[in-house]
Amino acid sequence: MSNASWWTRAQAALPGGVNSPVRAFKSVPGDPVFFRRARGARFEDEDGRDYIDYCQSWGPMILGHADPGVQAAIEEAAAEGCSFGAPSRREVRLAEALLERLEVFERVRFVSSGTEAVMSAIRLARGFTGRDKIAKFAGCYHGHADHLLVEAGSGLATFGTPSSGGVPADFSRHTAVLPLADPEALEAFFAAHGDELACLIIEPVPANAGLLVQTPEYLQLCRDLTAKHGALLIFDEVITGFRVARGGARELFGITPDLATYGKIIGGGMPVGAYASSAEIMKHISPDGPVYQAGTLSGNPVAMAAGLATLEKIGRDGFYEDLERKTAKLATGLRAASAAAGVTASVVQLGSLFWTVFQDPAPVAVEQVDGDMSRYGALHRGLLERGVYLAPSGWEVGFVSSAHDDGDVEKTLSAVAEVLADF
Ligand code: KE4
Repeated sequence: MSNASWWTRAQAALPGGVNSPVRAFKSVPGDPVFFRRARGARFEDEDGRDYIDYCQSWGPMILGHADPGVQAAIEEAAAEGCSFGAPSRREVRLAEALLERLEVFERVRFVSSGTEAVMSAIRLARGFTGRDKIAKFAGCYHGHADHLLVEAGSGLATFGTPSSGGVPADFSRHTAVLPLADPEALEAFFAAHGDELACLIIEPVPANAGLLVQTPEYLQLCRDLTAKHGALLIFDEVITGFRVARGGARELFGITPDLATYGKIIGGGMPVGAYASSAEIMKHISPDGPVYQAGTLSGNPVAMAAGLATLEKIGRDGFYEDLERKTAKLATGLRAASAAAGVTASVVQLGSLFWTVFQDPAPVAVEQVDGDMSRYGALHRGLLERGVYLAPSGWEVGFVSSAHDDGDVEKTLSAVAEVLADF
């Protein structure tokens, strides 16, 4: 069956035809593409067309699709049973592997998604501090828990209002929304509310409203203010964990949060989330402490096996250096192509993350992002027609995997030059 036929059937069975909204191509031209197999940097759609993939399942596939080592680990674990609902060796081994690489944490709890990890970490912060209020940043996305689907109220640095239907106003009145890259607003907010705050949560490299790179000084200010007021600092590393460095953003910036959340890469493409902290904080989590959290498939042995195989391979010497060399080559080429075409654009790159935005200078806060994503849409469409797949939204970032080679980058750049020539 063709893409079009699957799309027709999907819309008759799934809300919006998808299981996650961003897949629906709502902010780029055309209809979603259905994929039937993937390997390495590429995947193939139901019409038999092949694409170089820079969405990489939104981040988990840092080794590329269907990495032989990860696949073998999944097959071996699955042959022994897919889910026990009881302790098994692989969840202990993955926990030990994470804690060894993260260095500063003493306990980790697995769940089945980034949303669950963040939801649990915030409940733990509230239970540990005995405080109700939390603060997040405009433009940062932390999954779809009710109290995080919040937009700024009358203005930024105020307690929020729901950004989604179905979320009672009461659920968001404890959530403040702050502007990124605004130290004065952060200081003023903490002066007024710091002692009421259970936690401040940030994506240390915000990557859900473009790649809004913050300065190390700003992250350090988050650390200093939360420590001063007895609030916990949560780094949401669902994207950055094991992506921007072996130890994630914590290692990259040398700033240690009280809690951190992980997902994507640590599951190697299988459903895994996690939150990590000190033994002192984590002893408040059930069954040791009063903060409840649970999950039927938490620590699933097949998912743990995929995570273990992934962590083993990305821990090898030179892994990140080569990944970042290829990403830098892509980013440099994208900048050159837009300059050659006389198109105003910025290409933000950090590690193996990149973001093409048709603005200069690049935004560092969501309020600075031009909501007109039509040029991104044209780039997405043009590249799709040339066998290159970008995330189907200009608000999302691109991911390079170790499976992308120099030939893939060169093919991508020549396709980009052709598309931008028509801008
Ligand atoms: P999941 O529940 O989707 O596993 O993780 C939620 C989440 C939490 N924190 C951060 C920083 C995240 O980026 C995410 C999820 N990321 C999006 C893409 N930007 C997932 C894609 C989707 O929603 O389909």
